[in-house]
Amino acid sequence: DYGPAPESDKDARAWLASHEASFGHFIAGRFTQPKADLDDIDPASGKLLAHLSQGSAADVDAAVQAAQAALPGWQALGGHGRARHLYALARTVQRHARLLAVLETLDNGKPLRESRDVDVPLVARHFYHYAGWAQLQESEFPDHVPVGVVGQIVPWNFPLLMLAWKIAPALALGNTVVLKPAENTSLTALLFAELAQQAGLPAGVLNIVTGDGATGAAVVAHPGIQKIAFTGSTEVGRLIREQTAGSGKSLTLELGGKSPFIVFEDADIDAAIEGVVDAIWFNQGQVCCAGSRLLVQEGIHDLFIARLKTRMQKLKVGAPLDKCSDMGALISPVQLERVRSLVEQGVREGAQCHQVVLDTPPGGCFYPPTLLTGVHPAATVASEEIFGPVLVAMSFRTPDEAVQLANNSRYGLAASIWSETIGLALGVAPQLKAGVVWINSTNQFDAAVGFGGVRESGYGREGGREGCYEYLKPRRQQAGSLRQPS
Ligand code: TXE
Repeated sequence: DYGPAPESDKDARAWLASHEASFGHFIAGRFTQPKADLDDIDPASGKLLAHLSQGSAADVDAAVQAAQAALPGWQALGGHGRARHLYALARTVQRHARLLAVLETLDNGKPLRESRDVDVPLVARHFYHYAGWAQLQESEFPDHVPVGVVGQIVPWNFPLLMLAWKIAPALALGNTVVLKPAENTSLTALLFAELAQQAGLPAGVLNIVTGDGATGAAVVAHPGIQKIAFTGSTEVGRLIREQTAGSGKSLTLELGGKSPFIVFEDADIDAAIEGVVDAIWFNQGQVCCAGSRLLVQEGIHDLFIARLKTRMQKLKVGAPLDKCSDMGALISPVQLERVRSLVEQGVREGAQCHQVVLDTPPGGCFYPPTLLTGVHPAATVASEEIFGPVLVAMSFRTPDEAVQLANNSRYGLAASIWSETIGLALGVAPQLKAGVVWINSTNQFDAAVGFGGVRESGYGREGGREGCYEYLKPRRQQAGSLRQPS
């Protein structure tokens, strides 16, 4: 009761009002006429935030034409010229950090503590990082040229951060962009585009077309786009892979996950418990690399679960703008229902369900932190991505069994190992089929490190030097030749 007051949403509401809470697309440096086809809802209250336009094939075409027109000028700037723009974008994000964080929280339902302290700082960091690569482009990648116009489709769990992951490397290396945000979280992308324009980004270099999956499909299909970068569900990723096969477009896919969180008997238990909190309850568990499968070595299993249950009870689920909230709302009633029904299925398949009792505002998509114990490795909840605040726990006896359980998944995005014996952790790490493995830590993201998956978690890397290659092609490569997935 004595915590800090909720963050004010006055400025974010004023920005929405300045657009009469109705948005067109952002094409060639201007907003198009709004059409109010889609409702953008605040998931923590169920109230309408804004109306959005559903992008048609003609809208996508207009955006592609703007991106094509901007391409020669953007490339003529050279790496150093583009770096100046990326630094300006980074500073713009920092200058408007509070407004961006509050708008993200209103639109997505994530706690302000996260949008303010994680999402927005990482966005700025990403632009600073890729400003550096723009300056190094000519010396580091002399045999490569930009891909051209890229189509980027992002999900709703980290709307602004995923935008930054996509556009920072693309723009730095001399490409122009048509980006489609998720239909339920388009507002920060639109605000960002407006701020970028004010910061001097040339018109047409970044175009935002809003809309649902049909708009995304129009981006994928457009012949003027040379590359598609997608983050979202494995199902849609598979569809896009089929649709782009043979089209000459290159493709990166960052898809789902069911990442293992492995705790050995000699782990620092306090640290591992805090790790679990971060792994599965950060962003309400709506994280592609969430540590959603807890594997605990037999000797400490019962103790660890007991400690975790106590810690869970301390999590505060509530209004996302309340600075004391650890968890906010799930993205939508659809996602809430999906999580609820998967947990019910888990219980039907024999798991014990432990939940925190909620005391949350009415009308919001709140779901309690949830722990399922006694889960059979073959149960649905042990293999399906739940994408919510639901942890499934299993036990193992030996390191070999831990590896076997961890790899018993169609996904391979991330993994986390907890042990005070570094030799054990380093021995297990390379045996895990995952794009990233953390030791005694979890959810560590840095703009300088490539992030991405294997198996059904996708292919391609975002971040660092590896991320540069996704937006370059060999100088000698024929335009239109197909890059095979790795
Ligand atoms: O994802 P979609 P949804 C997983 C998670 C979640 C499930 C469903 O398990 O429960 O997916 O979420 C656009 N062509 N992840 O339905 O549909 C869509 O408009 C082109 C994991 O929201 O994949 C949005 O912009 N684009 C994930 C984006 O794809 C299409 C993050 C993602 O939406 C399209 C999100 C189409 N045919 C969900 N259909 C992660 N890896 O972090 C939809 N889209």
